[in-house]
Amino acid sequence: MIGLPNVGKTTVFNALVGAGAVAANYPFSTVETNVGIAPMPDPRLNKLVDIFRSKKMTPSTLEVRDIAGLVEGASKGEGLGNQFLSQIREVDALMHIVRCFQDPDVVHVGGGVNPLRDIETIETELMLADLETLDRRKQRVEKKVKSGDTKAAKELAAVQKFIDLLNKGEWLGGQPFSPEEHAFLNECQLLSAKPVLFIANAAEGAGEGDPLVRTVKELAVKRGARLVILYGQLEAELSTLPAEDRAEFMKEAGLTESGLVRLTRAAYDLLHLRPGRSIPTWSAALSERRYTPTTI
Ligand SMILES: Nc1nc2c(ncn2[C@@H]2O[C@H](COP(=O)(O)OP(=O)(O)OP(=O)(O)O)[C@@H](O)[C@H]2O)c(=O)[nH]1
Ligand SMILES: [Mg+2]
Repeated sequence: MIGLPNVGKTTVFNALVGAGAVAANYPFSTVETNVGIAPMPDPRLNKLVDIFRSKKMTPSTLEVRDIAGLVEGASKGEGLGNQFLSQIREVDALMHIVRCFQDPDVVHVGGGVNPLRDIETIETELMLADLETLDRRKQRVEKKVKSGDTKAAKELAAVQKFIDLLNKGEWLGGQPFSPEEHAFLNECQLLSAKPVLFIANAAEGAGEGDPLVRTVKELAVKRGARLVILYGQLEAELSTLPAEDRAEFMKEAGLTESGLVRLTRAAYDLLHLRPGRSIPTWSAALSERRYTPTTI
């Protein structure tokens, strides 16, 4: 989970994995990365358990990492800096949490709610980090080219193409690269080539028509990326309720399913894994959430 400080990453993380990590109204409340396991609710499992009278049910899981907020200059060590960029390198996909809720009591490090500016700030840092990685790679490949390595010439062209795109401010994920370029891209392990899921942390009741959410939606569509709209505060409250009160609470809030279910499902799709298609029951899977405070 990446995003600016104070946008609700830990709030959503806690609800997802059943953690009690510090989510607080000040920037950089998360310093050490929180790691947790979120269950993937799947109604087919419940049926199988019934049929086979299984004593234990183990749903698929998703490891989620909630990292410190990134700020402008992170790639040069600003804020909590570079160490977090290297942690992002290890993950399979990015969940980019974007603040779309207005709340004068919750400080916004950018001075006001502006989803597109916020996304650009975060992505710029990731792209700057990638440019450094690519510059180092380019130097190595150039040496290989000089020594007469013919494959290296193609790689050099690809690396130069990635550099040019990044210099134009273009995100690499979702670009129409050739299979060969894709292979080179994979070798580079770039941050801006990772699959992205945008999460709009929105005001209760806001949908795709909400002006703030709509700007994120338009960007996601342009990129061919997915967007999940959820209400962080509400999900946090919902996830701490006893199972018997949850349905009532959701009905009152006008929700048919938890945003967290849509989130895990979208994350699974993003990773080309295969969760159940029909609406799963989040409540049934809540007991599978696990969280161990970890420092990485
Ligand atoms: N009104 C409102 N407040 C929210 C929502 N989600 C989170 N908050 C509040 O925003 C503040 C920051 O939330 P965190 O979850 O700590 O944010 P974070 O992105 O993890 O922040 P850092 O760890 O500092 O990067 C807390 O006071 C939350 O209660 C929301 O959907 N609506
Ligand atoms: Mg946090």
